[in-house]
Amino acid sequence: MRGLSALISGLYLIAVTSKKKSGWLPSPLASFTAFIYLFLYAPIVVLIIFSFNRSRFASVWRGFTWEWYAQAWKDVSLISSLRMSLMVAFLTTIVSVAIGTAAAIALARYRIKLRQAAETLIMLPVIIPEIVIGFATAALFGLAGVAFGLTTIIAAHVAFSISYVVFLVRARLVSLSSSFEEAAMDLGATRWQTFVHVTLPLILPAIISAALLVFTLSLDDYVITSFVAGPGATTLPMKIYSMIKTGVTPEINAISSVLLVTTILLVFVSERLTAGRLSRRAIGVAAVALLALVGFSLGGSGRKQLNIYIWSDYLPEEVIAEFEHRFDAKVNVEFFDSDEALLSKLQAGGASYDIVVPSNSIVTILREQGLIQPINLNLIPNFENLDPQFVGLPYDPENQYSIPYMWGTSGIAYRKDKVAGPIDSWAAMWDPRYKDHIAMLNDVRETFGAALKWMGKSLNSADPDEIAEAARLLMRQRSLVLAYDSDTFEDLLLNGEAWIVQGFSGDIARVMSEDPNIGYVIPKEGCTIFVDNLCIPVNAGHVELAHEFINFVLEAKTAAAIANGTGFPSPNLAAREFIRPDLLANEAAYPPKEAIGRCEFIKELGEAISIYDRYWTEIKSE
Ligand code: N2P
Repeated sequence: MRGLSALISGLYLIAVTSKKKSGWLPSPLASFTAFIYLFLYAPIVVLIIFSFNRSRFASVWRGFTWEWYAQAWKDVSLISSLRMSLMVAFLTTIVSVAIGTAAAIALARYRIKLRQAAETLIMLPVIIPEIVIGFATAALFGLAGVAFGLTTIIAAHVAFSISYVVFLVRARLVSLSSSFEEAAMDLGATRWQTFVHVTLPLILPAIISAALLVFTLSLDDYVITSFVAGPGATTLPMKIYSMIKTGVTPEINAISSVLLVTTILLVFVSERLTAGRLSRRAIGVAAVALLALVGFSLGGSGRKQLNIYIWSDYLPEEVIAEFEHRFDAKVNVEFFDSDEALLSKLQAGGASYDIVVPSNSIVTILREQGLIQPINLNLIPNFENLDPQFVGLPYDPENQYSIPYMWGTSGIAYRKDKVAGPIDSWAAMWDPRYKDHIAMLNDVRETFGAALKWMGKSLNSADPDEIAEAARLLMRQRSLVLAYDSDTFEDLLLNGEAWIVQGFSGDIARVMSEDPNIGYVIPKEGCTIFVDNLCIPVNAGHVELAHEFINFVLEAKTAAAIANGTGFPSPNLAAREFIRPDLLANEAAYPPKEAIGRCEFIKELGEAISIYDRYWTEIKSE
């Protein structure tokens, strides 16, 4: 995103700095130029065109529609991320323009020690890789104990934006003789009067241009933001990225087109302003538009906030909307794709979530490490809706820290039209005939679990020899694997890229209703069974609302809506009568007792996990 803004800004800089020439370019040069422009802009044009495509799939054109724009506008979480981006961009612009302008004046007009070093240092952020800035800033905030959120995003954006302001404003100052300022002072003006009445009007076009550029860069930034954002502070590019993880929809094309057109417009206005080619009326219109945007970015804030960190595709939008409506709250959702990711996020401490959804195996660790807090069951009357089979499980016998959310198995899903015969064993996932069409979960315990089960061992083995043997199997399988993926394996299966995948049962049950060619099996050697849980982290900011949310999830109708929307079975007995009959009949989601008997819970392994981790790193870096 920042690359695109920089490209557009670069083209604009070339445009404003090159002298106008009359006459056409000679024709070979003209065709070459046209080709370059085509190369640069064809992807953008395609993106915009397909945002109006009636079809959900980018490959076929099925006629014109505004529907995806309307849908994006109705998407509450998308719009609130847009608001967040605008707010960040405004505040970043104000702060960095103030600091950058002061720095530019100091560099251009004052004698300062170590000028060369100061100039170089202030420009460095432009060339330092974004990923390094992002990581370093996050590490610094972590060290200082600053909680990640709006403030840290703005601070990081200001840090990379100041250089651009200094660059533009200083260039303008250098091109202006200081004799105007000297004359004003000779005539008795103070330094401040000179700045306000002489310097500022002269450099104003550069300041406005810098402001628009910073606004655009901040609006578009993804990489740095992703390092320093916290719950409740999801910007639009981050939201788009998380949406892409679950498949590209025309809604994403639509919102990306809006972001793109806004960026181009801002750069265009900036160019016209700098060149003094904007009428008073146009400036007025631009100012009103800006105020409207400020108003829009402030709208919607002020409600109670609930920050949730959960597996992807695990909480349907309509359930969120219902909770927001009934409790007059705003729900912010962030996704993870493995228990390890959740654990390290909570251990890092920067983020403050109100609800997290760990699997059974991680609840014990979170509890022992003091990362989650006791839940007050008196505030959860709907607790009684739970199936007694799921109450008081060994990892939390009194349900003091965790409330069962959904459960499932991690077995084998496959395309009946691509694989030979019905699948019933992990052996199929090592079958060379399926090379490049096999997907495994991106998860150390799940992949090793599959290998260990195939070997006829427990997936909780702590025996170094067994683990080594499983690692050898996984290493052998490496060249057959298309992807290690815990987020979008069901899409890979749907679109035919993968023929056989290790996947979570509910995600598969969900897509089975879309495509009858998809099958799911708990292999004869057995696989993982899991219960995921609602927990409240120890540093949650909205504990009361978190309890209200848990109680809401345990309402029979809510639990059923979650089961129907995600495909996963619910541990809520009262919900059963509201669950779709076709789902209840689907053995992928609701396996027979005998198949469940072959499954094993992942347990915490203590020291032995480091052996797994070492091999896993090797396998992944192959
Ligand atoms: C939902 C993932 C289920 C989580 N997409 C497995 N513990």
